Amino acid sequence: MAALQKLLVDVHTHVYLPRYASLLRARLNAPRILTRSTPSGQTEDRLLILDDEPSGGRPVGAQYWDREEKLKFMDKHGISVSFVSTANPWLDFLPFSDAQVLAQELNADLETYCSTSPSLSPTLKRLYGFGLLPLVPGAPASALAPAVSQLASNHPHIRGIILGTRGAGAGLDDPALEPLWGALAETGLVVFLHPHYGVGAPAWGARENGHVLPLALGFPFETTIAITRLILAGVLDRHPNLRILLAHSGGALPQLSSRLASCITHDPEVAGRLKHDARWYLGRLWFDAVAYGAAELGFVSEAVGRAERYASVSGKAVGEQEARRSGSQRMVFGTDHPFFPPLGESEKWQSVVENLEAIGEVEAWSEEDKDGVRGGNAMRLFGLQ
Ligand code: 5CU
Repeated sequence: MAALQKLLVDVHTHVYLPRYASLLRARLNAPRILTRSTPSGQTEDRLLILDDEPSGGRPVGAQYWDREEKLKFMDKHGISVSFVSTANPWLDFLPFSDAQVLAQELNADLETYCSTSPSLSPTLKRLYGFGLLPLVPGAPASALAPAVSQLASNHPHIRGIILGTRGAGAGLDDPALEPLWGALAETGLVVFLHPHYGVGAPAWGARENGHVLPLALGFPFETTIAITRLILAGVLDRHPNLRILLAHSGGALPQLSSRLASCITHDPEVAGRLKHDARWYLGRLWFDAVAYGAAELGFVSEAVGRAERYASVSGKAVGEQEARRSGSQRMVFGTDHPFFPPLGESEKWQSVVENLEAIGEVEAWSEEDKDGVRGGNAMRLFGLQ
């Protein structure tokens, strides 16, 4: 048990499985993989997935689809176990009938990818996964709960699902998704909520800033809006067993949760709709530690650790240190591999080193808390202990 507490576990790491990469290669519009000639007469693959991606896209290669590359990356960074998810934009661009077939095929592929990965012990593999649901615009609500049950019952190495923010076209607060949340809560699959669309190009102005604004701000704001709408719709009240993991440390939700609570209190339409103060829901969620800074991790853990104070009955006040320590138990290490590769030659990826250093530097966390964030919390969350 003590040894398992020390494992480094990556919960935010992506793949385009070969079947998915083939689909992207066959497409003429984004999302797509295109092959082009280089000035030196070679060919290279480029990935185009974001709406405002420069027309040439960005380099893409084996690290996106080859399992050996994932394992090499894990070995290089001392990562014992990874929970691998299909990268955005998942199946969002497909009609429901195609998405339904492909979700089943890709979940089967992912189960094989994980179940045939090396073992760390007789009961522990190096790779586990987040599966896909055919939750695309126009998806009939009646198909979703059966898809969850099918996924949960036939794929022992798939421990959750990755979910974008659009739902069946009307967002995650769509009342039609109620059976989906019920099914997810019942199976215990962890819902990894991940952005893709940002908040729209007009927010970024005319100056060319590459991918910086959509990725640094658009992605986390998209997650912030999606989870806030879900909370406001009462989904967490009706499904207390739902387990949601937020990408990029929950975006701006921890920072804005008191403002959100105040806005609710002052709005006659909304006040009284929720069972608890908005801040309480932070303590029901999980947060990846993909924030690149110790101050941010400490802050998120403190906001999470104070959540209980806002329970509708008998809320208990806690101090900063105590809050940061208890809140850390809801935080889990991630890398975002294969995104954010180093620009030049480097032994380890800067993005990974920064996230690990950040965990090590949160002053309020004990060594035990840090080990929890590095791996122990994820092992618990996914039922591997
Ligand atoms: O760099 C990017 O575009 C991305 C992306 O698309 N998805 C992700 O998870 N991280 C970075």
